[in-house]
Amino acid sequence: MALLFTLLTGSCLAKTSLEPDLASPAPLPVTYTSSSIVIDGKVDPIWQQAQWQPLDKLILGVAPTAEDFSGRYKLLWREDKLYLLAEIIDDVILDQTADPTVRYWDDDCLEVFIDQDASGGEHQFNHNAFAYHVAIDNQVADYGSNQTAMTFNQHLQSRWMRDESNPKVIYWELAINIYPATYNDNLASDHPKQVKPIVLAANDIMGFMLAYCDNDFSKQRESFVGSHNIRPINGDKNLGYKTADVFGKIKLVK
Ligand SMILES: [Ca+2]
Ligand SMILES: [Ca+2]
Ligand SMILES: [Ca+2]
Ligand SMILES: [Ca+2]
Repeated sequence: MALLFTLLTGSCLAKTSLEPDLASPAPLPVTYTSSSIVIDGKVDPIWQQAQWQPLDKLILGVAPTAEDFSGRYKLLWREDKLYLLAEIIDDVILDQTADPTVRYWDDDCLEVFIDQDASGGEHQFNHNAFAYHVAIDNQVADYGSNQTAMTFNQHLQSRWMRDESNPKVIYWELAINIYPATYNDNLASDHPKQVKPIVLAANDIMGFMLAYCDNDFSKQRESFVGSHNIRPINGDKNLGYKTADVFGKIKLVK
């Protein structure tokens, strides 16, 4: 419905910002929390420590109306993990391909981009950075260094729930382990206990970006909306899955 409406009316009703804001801003400060966070899709008062950040930059597809997709997010950190709360409105939740490693980007999913050392650079088939696609069933997919899609469910805990007072609003919580570029898929598979996430510390700076793939009824995703403006290359803004150069930066503060 929203796709057709947007095609008919152009972008005049679009909520999504199309204005470029491409200057490199200072890293977004992320607040430390001494309290543990339960990943259950319910908004614990702990989250009042963090400010909402916009998730409104169109990367691909049609600009959604507010009812079709709108979202915002918050971040917190503890030594063991980066925590993310997303508030999402999506009129139709779609998971048309059951296999979590097949066409996961054409199902509704939250996509978390992490570049542990903020190096930037190419990462599609290596772990210089990760592009975690978090699916509706809470499974996590990205490409491995063998150039095939695989799950990374041990990297990220996910749970979403509809708000109890307004079921149009979804709260989606993530607890993200942060791995360095030296992450090795074979070692993680054969000797998982030898592969440990980074212990986070104040003043750490990481590459970070968030996006949502919205599909309601189409074969391919209808809208891909992110947290950061991306400078297009040959008109293409869908670059985050290939290069960490387009990520923003976050700084852990205490
Ligand atoms: Ca939608
Ligand atoms: Ca799927
Ligand atoms: Ca890196
Ligand atoms: Ca959808």
